Amino acid sequence: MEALITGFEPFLSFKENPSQLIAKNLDGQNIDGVRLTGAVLKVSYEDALVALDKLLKEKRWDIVLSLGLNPQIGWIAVERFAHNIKESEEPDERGVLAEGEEIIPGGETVLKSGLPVRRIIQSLREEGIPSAVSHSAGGYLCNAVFYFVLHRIGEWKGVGGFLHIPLHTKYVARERKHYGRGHMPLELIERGVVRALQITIEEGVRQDRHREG
Ligand code: PCA
Repeated sequence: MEALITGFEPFLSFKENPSQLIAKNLDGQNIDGVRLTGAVLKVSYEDALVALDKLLKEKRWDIVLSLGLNPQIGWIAVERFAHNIKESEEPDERGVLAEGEEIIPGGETVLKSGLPVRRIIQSLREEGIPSAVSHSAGGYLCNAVFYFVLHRIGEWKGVGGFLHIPLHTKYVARERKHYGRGHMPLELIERGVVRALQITIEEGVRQDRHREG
């Protein structure tokens, strides 16, 4: 089995993006027999979706787990829904301001994550990793990537999902200006991401057995 893990480059005032660091760390690793490929996307609607399109044409990934930073949270948010809209008060890294355009013209308004959302949250909490569901990934790049993956991965019945992650503690310590925000040690965020992957793999295996039996 093959899994693609995507992260994003730094954007706006955030000089490091933990999603980039984790996608890079996980690249080439093997988890429970699943080979991981990490890819880092630009925070640009055009560049990110072109790069993603290429990656999705390369392989029929069994799992695509995308990661992005949400500097407002201090936990791992398991996104439940992706929306077919680009709408943000912030321009992307090319200066493009999205004002309500559809990601896939005429595509479904809402698509649902393929991850076992509740199992992941429960399991992370049991391991002392704060986690909660989120019903919107916003209208910026994270939602665009999440929607694009779900739209495409249905073609070959792969599993797509998205985790929003907080700033990492060492970055906050270095920068000294985000003390009011939530944060988590990078290692703990990464452990949570790996755990989410493991549960997704387990769930897939369980469903296959169920189908066979
Ligand atoms: N977070 C942004 C885009 C890139 C990232 O890491 C978002 O939540 O849309």
